[in-house]
Amino acid sequence: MSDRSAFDTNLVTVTRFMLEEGRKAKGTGELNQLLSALYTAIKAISSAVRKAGIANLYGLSGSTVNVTGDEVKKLDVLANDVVMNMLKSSFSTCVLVSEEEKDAIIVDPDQQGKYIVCFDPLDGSSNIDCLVSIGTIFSIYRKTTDGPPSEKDALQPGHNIVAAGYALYGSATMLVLSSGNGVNCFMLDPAIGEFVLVNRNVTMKNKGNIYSINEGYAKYFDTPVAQYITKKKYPEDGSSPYGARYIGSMVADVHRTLMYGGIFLYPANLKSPKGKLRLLYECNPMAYIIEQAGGMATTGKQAVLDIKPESIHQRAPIVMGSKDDVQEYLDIVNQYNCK
Ligand code: AMP
Ligand code: P6P
Repeated sequence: MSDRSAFDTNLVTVTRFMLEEGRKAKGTGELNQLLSALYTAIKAISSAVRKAGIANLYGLSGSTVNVTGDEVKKLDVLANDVVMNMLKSSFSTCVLVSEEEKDAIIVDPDQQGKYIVCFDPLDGSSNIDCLVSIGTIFSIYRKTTDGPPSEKDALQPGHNIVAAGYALYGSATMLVLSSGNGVNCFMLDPAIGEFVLVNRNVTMKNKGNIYSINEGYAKYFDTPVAQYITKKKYPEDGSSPYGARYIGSMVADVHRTLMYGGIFLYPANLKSPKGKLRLLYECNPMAYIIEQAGGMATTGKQAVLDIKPESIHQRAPIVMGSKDDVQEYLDIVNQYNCK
């Protein structure tokens, strides 16, 4: 008798999972309609990322740079286009903010729905050509104003997020998603083209043993950051030093932090006085996921999710991860500020 257990006849796909969540919330299904369009876009990007070398999708797409001054690579352009097109045609969105678009995109009136989506279509793109993991990051808000949609509708603090998450294009394609009731991870099964639940209700360790920061900028670190990193390397309480891991692709570094615990830091420094990472489509969605999993995300001065955005591409410092690790960093910041 063949081992039938290898074939799951009752698999929990992300569509099935979120339908259940939607029923609990007594929703009309519009949010799930939006998410379904996003799943399709992510599957298309995953396919393109994996075929990139063969399909000549690597390399710079000419001399164009995006609004943040980064060279735009072909996969970036493709990813942005497919997310934009899938969301616009889902009849569930009205304002779209992308790292690749200078201004917010207002969806045609005959296609409008009630949601705003801020996304980085392909984060970590500087790593594309060396096959380091990259990802798509997104956060979804409800339009809260009356009248026609505008860019201002996207300037909501992260604690207004209705749902957020990321796709990681690594050794496999993983979708990590929360709609307010914890964090769940879904692996793409290419055989059936479905995201299947593999980690239910992910909860972070209160304390880890890995720190993640670009130490190449050490000369630019402020004193609290420098003191914190030194403490991780040369602990004075007899504990073991922390391991150092830095991939330089936010989705990969944050996913490792979520799964293994520890701390990820991209603080403000002399080179990037406001930090480097973008608030609306990098910091907020990642902070939301980390906090939904029981972790903490701070700028060093306030919770990331409390920031009231002033512009769609603004940057924010971010330190996030296991609650006790982030609190230890904050204690050093507060001691320093009290001097
Ligand atoms: P909808 O009518 O589908 O736009 O949903 C209305 C509200 O119900 C949403 O803005 C959410 O706050 C909640 N909701 C709908 N679907 C879900 C879901 N899958 N998970 C969690 N909350 C949901
Ligand atoms: P640095 C990639 O370009 C990115 O936007 C994030 O994915 C990543 O965390 C960060 O920048 C890396 O920046 O300055 O360390 O190279």
